[in-house]
Amino acid sequence: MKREILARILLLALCLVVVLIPLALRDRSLTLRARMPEDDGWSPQVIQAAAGQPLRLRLTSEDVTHGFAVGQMEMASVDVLPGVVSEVTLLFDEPGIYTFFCTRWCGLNHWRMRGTIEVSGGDAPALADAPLYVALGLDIDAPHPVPGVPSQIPSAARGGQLAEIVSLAEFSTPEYYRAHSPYQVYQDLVSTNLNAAERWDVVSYLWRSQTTAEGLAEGARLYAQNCAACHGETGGGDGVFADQLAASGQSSSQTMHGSMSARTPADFTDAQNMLGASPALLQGKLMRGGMGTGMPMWGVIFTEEQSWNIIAFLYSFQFQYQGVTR
Ligand code: HEC
Ligand SMILES: [Cu+2]
Repeated sequence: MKREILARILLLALCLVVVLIPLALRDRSLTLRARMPEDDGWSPQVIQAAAGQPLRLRLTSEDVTHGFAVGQMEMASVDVLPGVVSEVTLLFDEPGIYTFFCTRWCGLNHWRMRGTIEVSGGDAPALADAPLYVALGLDIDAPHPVPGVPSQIPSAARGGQLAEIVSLAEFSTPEYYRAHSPYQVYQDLVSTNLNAAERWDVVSYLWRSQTTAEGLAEGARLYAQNCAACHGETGGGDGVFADQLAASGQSSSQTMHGSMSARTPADFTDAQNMLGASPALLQGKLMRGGMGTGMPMWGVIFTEEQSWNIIAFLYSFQFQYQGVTR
């Protein structure tokens, strides 16, 4: 008799285990559907997860091919194909708010295709430092044209030769670089008694010295992936979406405080604009976005280091870096 009861209990326990284990496992996997941003983008748009616990996602698209990646995290992007389910497992070490985003150019509003993963856990998330432009009190929305531009493209290699004969110590710190526009540095260099063309070459050299070949390569890669569609492959502000962006601005410019021209992607080959912008200003714009212009906000996607690499790359549309390695 006793044995029979024991057997029944065991059987019941076994059944429970057989039923509950798959249920428990299934609970942790979540289906994330992708659609064009016009048709609501991701669903769900907010995902809950816990630090230290794997989050299994089943990704699928209901229209075109999209891509999936999480900002500020080392991960390869995952293709999200129509009618196919791709699985990805994420593990968050730290609690906090993460942004996931589409990595395939699926249309003009592609960059709006973002969602949030709220990762709970023991400690409160560390607050990210405010971007440098805030500490410097910069108005990043003010126009910043320079009164004069170099007569030839400044060369870092020529600047490097001059660096051997003049003292540049005070101009060579990362703090000084980030807080000054190339034009301000060009003016500060008057103290070296170099002529105008030479001073521009030195500026080019100083800018190149604040990055590395690897930093520029990462900047170029992130630019091609995320910026070229609007700002153009070669920085001219003429990417494939530039016209559409202007057209969409026409209908909404009456209601937005931004003017039509503010909807045109910035032209990084325009010396008058670029040489008047400090790295902190450009990084601020990148991290915060245009707020009402077509310029997206990237602070949730790039790490600080990535943002400085992109900014260093943007200046390469102004300066001649050939012949400089490191
Ligand atoms: C959807 C189109 C679009 C994409 C994608 C885009 N931008 Fe922009 N960007 C704009 C527009 C429009 C402006 C001009 C309006 C403004 O400054 O807010 C702008 C302005 C900027 C400025 C300000 C320049 C200045 O002199 O003030 C910077 C810097 C910039 N973009 C960097 C980037 C970088 C880096 C990326 C890629 C990570 C990027 N943008 C992606 C549309 C875009
Ligand atoms: Cu997409």
